Amino acid sequence: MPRLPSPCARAIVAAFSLLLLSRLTAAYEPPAENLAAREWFQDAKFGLFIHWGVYSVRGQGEWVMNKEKISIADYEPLAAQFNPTAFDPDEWVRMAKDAGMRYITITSKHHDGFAMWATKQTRWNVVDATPYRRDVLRQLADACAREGIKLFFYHSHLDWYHPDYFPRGRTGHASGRPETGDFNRYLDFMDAQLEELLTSYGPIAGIWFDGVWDKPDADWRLDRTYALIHRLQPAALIGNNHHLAPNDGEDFQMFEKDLPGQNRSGYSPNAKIGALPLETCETINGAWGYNASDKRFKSTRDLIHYLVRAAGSNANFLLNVGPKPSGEIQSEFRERLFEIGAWLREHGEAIYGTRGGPMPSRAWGVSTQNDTHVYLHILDWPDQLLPLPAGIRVKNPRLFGSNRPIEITSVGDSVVLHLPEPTTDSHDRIVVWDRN
Ligand code: FHN
Repeated sequence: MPRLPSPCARAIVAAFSLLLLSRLTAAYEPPAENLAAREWFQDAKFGLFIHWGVYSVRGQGEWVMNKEKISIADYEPLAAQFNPTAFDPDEWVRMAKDAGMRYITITSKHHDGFAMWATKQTRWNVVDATPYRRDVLRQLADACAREGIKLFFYHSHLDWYHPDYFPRGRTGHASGRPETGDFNRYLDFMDAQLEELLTSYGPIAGIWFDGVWDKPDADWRLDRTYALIHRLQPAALIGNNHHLAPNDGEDFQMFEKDLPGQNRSGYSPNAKIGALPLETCETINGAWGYNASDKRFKSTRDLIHYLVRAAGSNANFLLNVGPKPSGEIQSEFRERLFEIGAWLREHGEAIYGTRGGPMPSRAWGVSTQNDTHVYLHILDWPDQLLPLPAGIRVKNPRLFGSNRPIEITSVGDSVVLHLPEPTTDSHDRIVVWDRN
């Protein structure tokens, strides 16, 4: 007869199981290196978003496969035309640096499932399926490491190509896949791809997920995927563009085409601002992936204003370019990035390393602050007298740059600033004052 374990052994097994269970279900507690990475992220303020893949061959944006109802059989030949011989990763990274950007977030895989690196999980990738045959992410990761720019990967949960992305969600119904598939097998595939990205490309600053909104009720096994990423690279920051309040395991919260708290885009009806670092992303024209006919370019002034308003809302700004299939970045994008960089070289003190300031954002401007100074960014105010909201205290105010003192009058609990005449060439009149 088998001997029953002693009460003592049973107690040890029970205690061990409880410990294991509590480990498995415990809320995520970011380690010190992750918290430090969050601080770095918040200080960095400005990043370059890159949407690039075989869709750029069509020049109609990254949704072309779904919008034009292209089947996989008809979409695959695009890869044969993707040969970006003009791709110069060092030049891209220098362009981002000159624009004052501190990090790059590039699409490792967008919704069309195409991998921009030498993945072993599918031949639907830039090395196996294109005449280019070179690993784009490897080249960019190496260039970023050389230039001291951090690299994030945008990774789509949604997949219009993989057979196991089933049941289908809201999109991808014209791809011609059989109506079968094992969703957990798809998630295993995705985890295996993420493992490659987090083990073969050096330190990765974070993973920027997108697409769970395609199947909002599915079990995406986010806990498991997030735990994998945090185990492989504890400092890598996880963000998810699910347009909702953050989930456990996420390290920053993102907003698309909206400042935190806004819902002009219609993407953010439920995106309550949480306690995590914030980021907002926006396009220069109306497209993420290369769109040859979209000429609705935002002005440099508009983009600087968005950067400043984001900083005033305590958020980073991730500004997008969609490179051409050749690897070139169109001149309209380059010009604007160059001009933003020139502006940041002069005014960066009032942006980098700051957090949202004491004055709540107004239509006419916002405030930022660091440990020593408050910066009032006056973006759209035609007059010379500017009344501040009640309760805002100013100490030794002066015009940023010239240090010219700014006269003030107190009216009750409010302060009125006496500004110099606005000049037509200034994007942002900044008044700085001391915090202490
Ligand atoms: O569908 C994507 C879109 O193509 C693009 O990647 C943007 C970037 O924020 N996010 C999704 C839409 O929410």
